[in-house]
Amino acid sequence: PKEIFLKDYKLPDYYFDTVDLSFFLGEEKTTVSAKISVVPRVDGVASPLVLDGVDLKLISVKINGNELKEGEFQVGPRHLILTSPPSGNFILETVTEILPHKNTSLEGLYKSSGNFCTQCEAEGFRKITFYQDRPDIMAKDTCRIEANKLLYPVLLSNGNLIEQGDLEGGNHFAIWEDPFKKPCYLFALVAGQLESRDDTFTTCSGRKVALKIWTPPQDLPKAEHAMYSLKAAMKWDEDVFGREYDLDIFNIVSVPDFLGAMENKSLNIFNSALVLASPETTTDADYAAILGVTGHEYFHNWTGNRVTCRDWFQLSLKEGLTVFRDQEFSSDMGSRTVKRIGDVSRLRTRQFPQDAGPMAHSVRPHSYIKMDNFYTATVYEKGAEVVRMYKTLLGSQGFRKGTDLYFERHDGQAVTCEDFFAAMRDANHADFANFLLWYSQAGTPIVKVTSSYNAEARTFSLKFSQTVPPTPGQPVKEPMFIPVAAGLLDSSGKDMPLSSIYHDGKLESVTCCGQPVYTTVLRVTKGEEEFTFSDVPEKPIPSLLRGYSAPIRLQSDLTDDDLFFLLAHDSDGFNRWEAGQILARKLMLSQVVNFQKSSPLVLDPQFVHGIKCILLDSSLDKEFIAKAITLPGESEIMDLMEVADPDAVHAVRKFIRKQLASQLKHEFLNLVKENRSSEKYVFDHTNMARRALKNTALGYLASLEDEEMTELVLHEYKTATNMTDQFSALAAIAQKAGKARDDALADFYNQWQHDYLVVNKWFALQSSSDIPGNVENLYKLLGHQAFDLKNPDKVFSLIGGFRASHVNFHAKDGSGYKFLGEVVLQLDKLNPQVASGMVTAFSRWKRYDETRQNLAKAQLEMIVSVNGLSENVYEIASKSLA
Ligand code: DPP
Ligand code: ZN
Repeated sequence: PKEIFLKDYKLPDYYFDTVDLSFFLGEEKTTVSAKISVVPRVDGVASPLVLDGVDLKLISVKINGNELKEGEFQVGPRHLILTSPPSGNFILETVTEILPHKNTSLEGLYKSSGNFCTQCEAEGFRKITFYQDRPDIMAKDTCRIEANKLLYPVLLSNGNLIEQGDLEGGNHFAIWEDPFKKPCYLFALVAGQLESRDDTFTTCSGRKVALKIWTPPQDLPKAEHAMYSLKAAMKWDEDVFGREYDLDIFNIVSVPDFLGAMENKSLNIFNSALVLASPETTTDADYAAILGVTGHEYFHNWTGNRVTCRDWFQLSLKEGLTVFRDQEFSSDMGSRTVKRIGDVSRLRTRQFPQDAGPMAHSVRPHSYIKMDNFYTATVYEKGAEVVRMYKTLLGSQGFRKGTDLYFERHDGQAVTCEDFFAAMRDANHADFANFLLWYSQAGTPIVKVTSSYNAEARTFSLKFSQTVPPTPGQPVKEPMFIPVAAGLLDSSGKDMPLSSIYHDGKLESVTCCGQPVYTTVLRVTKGEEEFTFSDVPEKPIPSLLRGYSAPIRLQSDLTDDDLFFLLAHDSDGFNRWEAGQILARKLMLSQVVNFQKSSPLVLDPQFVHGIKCILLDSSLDKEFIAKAITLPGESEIMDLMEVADPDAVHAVRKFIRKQLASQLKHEFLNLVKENRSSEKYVFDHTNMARRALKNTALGYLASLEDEEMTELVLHEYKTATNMTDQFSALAAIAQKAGKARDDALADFYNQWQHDYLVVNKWFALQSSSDIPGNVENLYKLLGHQAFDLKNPDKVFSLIGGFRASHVNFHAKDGSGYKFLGEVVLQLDKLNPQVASGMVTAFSRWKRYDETRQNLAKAQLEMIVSVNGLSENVYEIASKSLA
């Protein structure tokens, strides 16, 4: 396998101006004709033209209408090379054959439940026809599709429909034209038996856009929420970013076999789980995911499509920015604090481990073997944090000036992360110091802060020191530019007005137009640095990194008393939650030590009291309460340990939950009673928050594992009127092995076996279960009639879900590792992309004790030794072993 490096980027020798594609979709094979107008970058230079192509059968190749003869081209397994093209512009015509029905990679053109669909990002277009498959080749295209009319009544591609008609022999055709030039990864084609839910959106300039969400006929009633989400996203992008939609039609297609969702120009394709919703079958979390992803893909129209990436190393240019945009959209549609808490938790559980492991890479990676492996939490979520930091530094208006300039400068171009940085800087005449390091240095910075108050001088000082841990290929790091949003609380819990700060030999006012401010952003840029607040009348409690203003690990000298104070009073909701999490992390780590020494576990009464105060505070948002009473996850705690010990962490978390449940039983019972659902399901923040609180309380009560509580949970299960409540109750029952669990799981399957999306949840609930020895169940479920290794959603539910149970995946007898190793090899033959997603579970094997290390390493060695392994799995497995 060949590694590709960012530093080797070269401009293409040829550009493509227009492309006319023609598809003849058949049951046995599909014929693809491509007519491309080719323009040399430098006039008169006729170097060989290298086209990418994988799994294609070349039928013919012509230049300017003349069929090429032997010697004028070479075809290999990955390329078609035109050895001596004419100098100057020319027309290239190829005809190829492909076999979509045999394509299980879900990349290129393939069949899903009888329909044709495509996925081209990152490098799937080369499985459709010979092309320069790289994003800096942007062309205008047309697409003609011909197919049997009965089997494939709907024929879709990008842009506008310009012609359609019937043909002899039961066939029909459609011709689509996309007026915007685009890279080939945004090409899409869909053909099949679909119906559309139709609506319209009138843009800010008064243009009427036809909106169509396509699903198989029986699913159409479930497209209402996706349509609501799309319209909300279109309006929001106009209001917040000033971005108007640019075509007269926007399509979304729901497909059962699809990896995530894809922003193809005007023809988005989504995994069905991200489109279809109904109260009976879909949880609040799913509803929220549909809203966020619909927004995400729509927002790509400007951040990704109109302005795209020069090369795949720049992926975060579009993904980090678009994730940031979808996070902001969801915040504005719901609760900002709760959304932020969810996003930061996700960063901590998904990105932090990556940043500390063998696959650690910067937001803009320096190299890759297989680009698919770099659609990561680092590129997406950490990339979004980088975009958020610009906004934190510039404020909303400055940030908007920056994006306006970015679109103005680069519309229709394929650009780099520096171009985005430059637009932000130039629009604001800003000094961003060494901010660009966020794109090139991997690893989560560790920032230590100590504070001191000088009563005589009335000053309060914060001393920062930062280090960035070494990561593969980057042993030594430079200090980063870290924006730390900070405020000071007085002894009554109120924010103190901030006046000026002494820093770097200068006293700077932090007031804004003469008005006092309560939060200021400290620009930490050095290895060690001090900031001194002046005019501080009493010793304050500092609230640091408000809103989580930078993706770092902050270690402060705040005492437990300080943290309980912040938990009770901080005006920054995020930091209020964070204070509770820091306390919980400390508590859990201290009890892990007890567990390992076989000492009894104890729960600090002050912690119980802190949780109780939050529970009873009726002024708080209910979803905030639900988040604030949820303990940090097991992986977060293991991350903080020298040697990760899944058994100890699991036992401790379970112990604290049960203790809290028993000491606050009365309060939890009240919460359940007061927050039950009435008949009708409403998707809005108030109702989602109510359900979240009730179900969190129910989960606690179920952990008591007594008969009375089992009865209660069963009652909630049976009386549930929506999937959020039903599934939460099922999950609560399923915490404990036994008859009640078995009966409820069987009942649930009976009720929902006709709905594969619900069945996937049922798989995930069982596979992620911590009940002892669950791996045996996993083998059984692999053989379940509803399971299919070819469908990625089922794989993510069953195999991906299993990785979430640390006690079972890391079982000390190696049974979990063995299970995953076997499945990865089977999967690799069907879909390398999905297989490599699963093999990452092994990547942090060095974090565990020696017995576990040896067992996991043996699986990795077994995997890399296999003949014919995909590049995808090879890259992850070999880097994990290095
Ligand atoms: N570009 C896609 C996304 O929206 C990846 N499938 O993230
Ligand atoms: Zn995206």
